[in-house]
Amino acid sequence: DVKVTIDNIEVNVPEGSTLLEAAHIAGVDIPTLCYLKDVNEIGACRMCLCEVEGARALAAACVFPVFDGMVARTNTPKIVEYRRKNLQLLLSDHNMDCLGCFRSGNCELLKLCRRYGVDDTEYYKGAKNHSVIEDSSKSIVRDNSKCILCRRCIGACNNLQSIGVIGANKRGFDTYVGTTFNIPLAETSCVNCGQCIVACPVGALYEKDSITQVKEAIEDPDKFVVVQAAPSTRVALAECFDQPIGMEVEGKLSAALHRLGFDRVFDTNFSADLTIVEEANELVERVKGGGVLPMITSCSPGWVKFCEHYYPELIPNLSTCKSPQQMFGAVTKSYYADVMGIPVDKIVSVSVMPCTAKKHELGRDDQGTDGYQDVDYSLTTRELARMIKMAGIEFMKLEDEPYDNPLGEYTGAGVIFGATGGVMEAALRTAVEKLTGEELIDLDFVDVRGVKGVKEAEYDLQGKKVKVAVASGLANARIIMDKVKAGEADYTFIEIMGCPGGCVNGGGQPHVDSQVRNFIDVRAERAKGLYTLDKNAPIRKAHENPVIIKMYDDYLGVPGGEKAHHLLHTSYVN
Ligand code: HC0
Ligand code: SF4
Repeated sequence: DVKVTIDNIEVNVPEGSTLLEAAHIAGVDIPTLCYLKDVNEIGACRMCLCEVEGARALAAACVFPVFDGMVARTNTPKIVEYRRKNLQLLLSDHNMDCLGCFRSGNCELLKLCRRYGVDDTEYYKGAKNHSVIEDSSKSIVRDNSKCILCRRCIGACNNLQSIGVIGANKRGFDTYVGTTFNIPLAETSCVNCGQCIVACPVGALYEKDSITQVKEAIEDPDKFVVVQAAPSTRVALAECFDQPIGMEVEGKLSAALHRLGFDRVFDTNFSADLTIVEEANELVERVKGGGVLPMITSCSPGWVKFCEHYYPELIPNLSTCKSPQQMFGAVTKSYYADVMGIPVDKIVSVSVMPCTAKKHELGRDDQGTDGYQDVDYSLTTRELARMIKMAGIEFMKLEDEPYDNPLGEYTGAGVIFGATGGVMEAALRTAVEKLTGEELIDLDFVDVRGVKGVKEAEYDLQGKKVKVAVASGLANARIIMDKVKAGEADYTFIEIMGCPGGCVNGGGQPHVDSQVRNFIDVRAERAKGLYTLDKNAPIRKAHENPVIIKMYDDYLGVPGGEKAHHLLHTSYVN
């Protein structure tokens, strides 16, 4: 440890800390804008400038390493004046239409303006940058009139995802963030992950909103609107209602969806179980029949698109299973329509997802069944929160409600899908039983849990070694895929999720202010709730889900059979 003094407060902090981290330990909040831990550490915006005794210039706290005996001041009149100027300059080229802005409730720029009493938008009258709204993508909208050039989105795309389709174009006052040569985002290798959106401190990036279409469907008496909620939405939605990060609100989520007028409220956890039954079967078939290995999960559409762009030769390794979102839609418009006697064209299938890539997945050529889209609209967790607020529902006062029958029934295996390693663990619980023919007693595969970007584990199944790998975030996926491509990996099964930490940290999840995100691991906080739900679930193996067993008996036949293939599988051919 080293001893430092910050604003007259003496603290011991770990060696190698930055001044920003040290101040946090001392209970001093230094403002930041461009800094996002592990995403963007460029010290560019100058909001965090502080005085350090003996230093020749003001120090950018976010990147300035502390030293023993350091004395720093974070809030002198001179520094405050700099920060005010900085904010005034930002506002001079900012579209201050807060009323029409998605982020007016949680904008980091507005928050800093309030903190420093910057309340006039016209300090420096003059030219404003021209900007157009870029909305070519199915998932992402960019409005550069709101952009403050902090480059957090660029850092997310480059550093977390190793994609780098966005960058700073032009120089000086004309600088703007966009794609190379201004190619429409939809035509680039953008995978729609939305990590740029959750990195953005202001309203320059947001999802393509489907609220209007969903409301119209709900209000149309001729439509039967079915909604599914993804595993990780239940551990994040409450954050939009000022609750702690990771609070689990499964029952309130169901209640809110009922109140909004959906005809049936179901659970993607159910179809996550279904995915496991099909995927474990596919794995066992590949292992026994000499199929393409390693098999790689295909339920994260950001990852699938990444694979198509960067590792097309490994597409045969992808599981042919559709994602749980899509399987859910396929089952709704076949089995469920049958059971209920509802004509398929009356059904509108909606999903609530922690994901922006799901908006793209649902319209892909390789999805859909018999001319119908499996899922018609996908809302992000954030969009659902907006709908709940618009409807005047006091979310935290809702009594818990169960999900509807029969597609609301799930096991512990389905719910952990939302965290990195969850699909692997769920699949192992089923595949190991299938491969060994013996009942699995210890269901906790702890080696594949946790937020580490790349995880490996090896299991001994009756003398046969099975090696698996798990990666989340596409920069980490690249590490594993390069190994596979080079023939240096002997994995049997790989799970890849497009977002770091898995869906809990998806691009459709509630924004977390950088002042929070820089100091706690949001991924781990949200994942906890999912593992608790798993631990407390009466059934924890997907293939023991009673509704799924009945559905195979009554309708689907056997896993991997003809009907299951027709409805639940696809081929990823780009
Ligand atoms: Fe996920 Fe999913 S777990 S991608 O991570 O597999 O989005 O939460 O709904 O489809 O189940 C997201 C989350 C899902 C799907 C499931 C998978
Ligand atoms: Fe990059 Fe993902 Fe944003 Fe596309 S959605 S620009 S891939 S961070």
